[in-house]
Amino acid sequence: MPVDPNAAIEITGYQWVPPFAEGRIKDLRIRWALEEIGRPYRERLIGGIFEEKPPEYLADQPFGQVPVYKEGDVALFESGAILLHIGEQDERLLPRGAAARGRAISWMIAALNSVEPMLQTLVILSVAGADRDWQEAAKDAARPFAEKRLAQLSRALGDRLWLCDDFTIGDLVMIDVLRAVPTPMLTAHPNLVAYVERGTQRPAFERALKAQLASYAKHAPQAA
Ligand SMILES: N[C@@H](CCC(=O)N[C@@H](CS)C(=O)NCC(=O)O)C(=O)O
Repeated sequence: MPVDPNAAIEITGYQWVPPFAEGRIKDLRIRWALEEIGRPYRERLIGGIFEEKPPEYLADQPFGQVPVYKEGDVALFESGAILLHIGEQDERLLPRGAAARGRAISWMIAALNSVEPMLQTLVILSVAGADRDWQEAAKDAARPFAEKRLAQLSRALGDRLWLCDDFTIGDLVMIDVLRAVPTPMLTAHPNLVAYVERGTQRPAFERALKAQLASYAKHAPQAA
């Protein structure tokens, strides 16, 4: 079980997030990667997601976000940077050969840079546009961009198990990104549905999710 208070690796997470965000916060990606390779980590849980972050946290993560990764004198923020660092240490997440390694990194950046922003636009419009009369029109305008990316991804994946020959950090991030896709949009692409199921049925994913949810449960308000 990689959560270990004495581990050399530290990752940050929240003590509390709203129920809809449980299991969706991006420290999950780091927990998942570390579970894949059996490396222990300790948690630094930093309060509620909406709380102001203290200056010492902003020194580690200028945007006040989770996750931050620390290991000795290495301090990293941005889930992609952290996964690259972890992948560089273990070829089960990032292959050694230049060609395969390049493909895996390309897919990870594609997940973060070409697919996730289209989906996040819809999430932002759902939250920021709540009860505004322009919300549905704005979402209708944004939706085709997300749908186009999913169609392109579905075509690229085809009937393969993973985006590269084997599971890599590219799949890990892409699958986590796809977990946020509204159901009807994803079910339009049965191969993407199966891909997400394949990823989230990995024992390492299941352990990571359980550990993240347990961190919230530890800090849940106690009944009087
Ligand atoms: N690009 C960052 C995004 C991290 C991020 O969005 N973190 C969210 C939780 S999933 C957060 O801490 N949000 C609080 C905020 O933005 O103030 C990464 O990949 O690490």
